[in-house]
Amino acid sequence: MGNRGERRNSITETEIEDKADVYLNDRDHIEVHVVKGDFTALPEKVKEFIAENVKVCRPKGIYLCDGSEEERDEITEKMVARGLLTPLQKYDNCFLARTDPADVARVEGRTFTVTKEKYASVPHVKEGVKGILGQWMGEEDARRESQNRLAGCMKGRVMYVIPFSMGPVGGALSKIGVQLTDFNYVVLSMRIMTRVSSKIWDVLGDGEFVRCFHSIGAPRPVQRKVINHWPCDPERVLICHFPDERRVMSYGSGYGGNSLLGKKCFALRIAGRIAKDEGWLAEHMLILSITNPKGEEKFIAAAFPSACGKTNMAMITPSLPGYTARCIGDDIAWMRFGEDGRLRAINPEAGFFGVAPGTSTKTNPVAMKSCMKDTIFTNVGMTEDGGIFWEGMEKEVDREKPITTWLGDKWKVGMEGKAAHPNSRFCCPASNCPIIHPKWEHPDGVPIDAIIFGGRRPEGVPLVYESFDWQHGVMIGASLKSETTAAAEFKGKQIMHDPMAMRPFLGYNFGDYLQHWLDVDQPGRHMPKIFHVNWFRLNEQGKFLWPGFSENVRVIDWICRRVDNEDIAEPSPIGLLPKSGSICTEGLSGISEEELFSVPKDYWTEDIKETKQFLIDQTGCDLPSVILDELNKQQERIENM
Ligand code: GTP
Ligand code: SPV
Ligand code: MN
Repeated sequence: MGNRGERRNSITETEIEDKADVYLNDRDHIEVHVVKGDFTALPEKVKEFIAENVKVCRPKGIYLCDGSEEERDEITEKMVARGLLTPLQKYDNCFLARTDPADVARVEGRTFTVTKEKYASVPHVKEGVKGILGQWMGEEDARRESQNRLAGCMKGRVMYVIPFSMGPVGGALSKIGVQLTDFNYVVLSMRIMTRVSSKIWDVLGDGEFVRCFHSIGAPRPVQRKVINHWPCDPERVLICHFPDERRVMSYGSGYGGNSLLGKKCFALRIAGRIAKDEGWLAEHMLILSITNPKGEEKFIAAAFPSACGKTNMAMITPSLPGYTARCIGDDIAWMRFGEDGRLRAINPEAGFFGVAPGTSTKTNPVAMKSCMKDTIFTNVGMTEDGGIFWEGMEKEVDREKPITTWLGDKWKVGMEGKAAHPNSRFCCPASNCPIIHPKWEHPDGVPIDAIIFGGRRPEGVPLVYESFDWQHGVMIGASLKSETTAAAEFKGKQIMHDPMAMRPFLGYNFGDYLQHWLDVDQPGRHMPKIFHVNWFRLNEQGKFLWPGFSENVRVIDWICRRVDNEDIAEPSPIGLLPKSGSICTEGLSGISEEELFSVPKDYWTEDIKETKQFLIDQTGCDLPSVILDELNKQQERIENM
């Protein structure tokens, strides 16, 4: 930190005027203090990107992040002094942040894709139907709505410039982004979730990068009362994606996917479009490997909607002896077919932003170990001795001792109300994970043997089934549904369609997306088998039929044996089901195969009808005929069962 003083310099007036001449089309005199870093050494395109936004947002200074630990410590110290972060004494370098309670989840209703042509972003929905597969905004509206919000939005604040790589720096499957933000919490979180480093500038050179703009929308002096030292503008949140320009504009929220733009905005929505253009896949999937007692290792990618178990499965502690699981990623997979015809996946992220409630030493000990150091917790409860607490940890704390809830209230286990917000999260480096795969940062990725879809389905849906082939598998993914969760702004539990677990993260027309999935099936390629799982089926008393968590290895094992073409499956109208007794249930009590695997005709008759109607209504003429055929065939099989 020694030479911080010496590094202070300014963008000179001439530099800014040069930019103004070329890029800004007028001659306002913008002077901005460079708090840290050497502006003159940045790639030209990055200078332009910064200058344009300085001109509009009027920050009091710019801070070029280098990703170093000194930088982390300097920013952390300031945030602790301000009160935005509370050190958690019980652990090493861990902190608690509490948001303004109005800013706690992704805001899907205010998230848009902006393209000249509407149907590049969203499908042709049937007349009178409200489309839920993405939201489009026209370019003119986006320009006006942005201008309304961004003019002067960083006054009195520092604009941080974050160079980051999604995927290992310089890797063939990796991509570079630059995020501008006026929120230091975002800087600290981004350096956990992505690879932030000044090396990025060298790798970038005059190449392309994804332009990520973020502002909390709270210029000083603030207009809105700041709660919990968490400035934001929740009433005017707006998140726009410009896939043609590879650009993101996020305003008003500091939380999660709204503000850590490398995650959903870049790695799913923008990357989804890049992937379509370049012939690969950007998906809401965990990646894990499982090694059986014979020492055979397989790699699996699994797509479950938000808060439906990806982090848990990615870090599974297998209950069966002799099995080893290792984690490559818990939320996003970028997958591309290699020369050898195998599908290879990388985890573009560098950290976990995991759901806290429900995580415990019993359900996910690996996640608990991962967040014992260098972690930022947001909206969880805190114990008297500077430890964490959330729903699900009741057995891990002294029930008599008071807990401070995420809202700052005093509270005890057993009392009414909740200690943590249902979408409270831990943000920790993936390298903390005790079972992280040695190849998790390999630039070539890992070869995927199986793809799994799944959701929270309390009724009717078997524990596991396999698709008949790739096309049928894509139809199963397109038909994915789940009970809503707290990761977005929805209230109450309802079964909602979440095709491919991507409904909130689509960056282009969902019909084209499905066609893209069909198109990657090409001769000479080794297509992974596709499965569907459901850990959440309930019995008549409303209890889970399946113990889940570490016991899910039994299902994973069945899947791996199917990858090896073992004769343990039999056809049903909805796909291949495990033959009786082929899933190991030894050591489990009260398991009813009958209840777990039944395919009730009435339920599925209604389900296929509803799903087909949904896809027809929502994607209209964009629905690939292959998918419609698959739906019709499935309907016929169900009718004839
Ligand atoms: P995002 O980070 O939002 O994308 O979510 P995720 O898919 O990673 O979800 P996560 O693994 O964090 O799971 C969230 C919730 O699902 C937690 O409350 C878990 O306790 C619960 N859960 C996960 N796996 C199982 C399971 O096998 N059985 C049951 N019953 N619950 C589970
Ligand atoms: C999800 O909602 O799927 C998440 C959390 O992974 S967030 O990054 O906030 O989108
Ligand atoms: Mn997610």
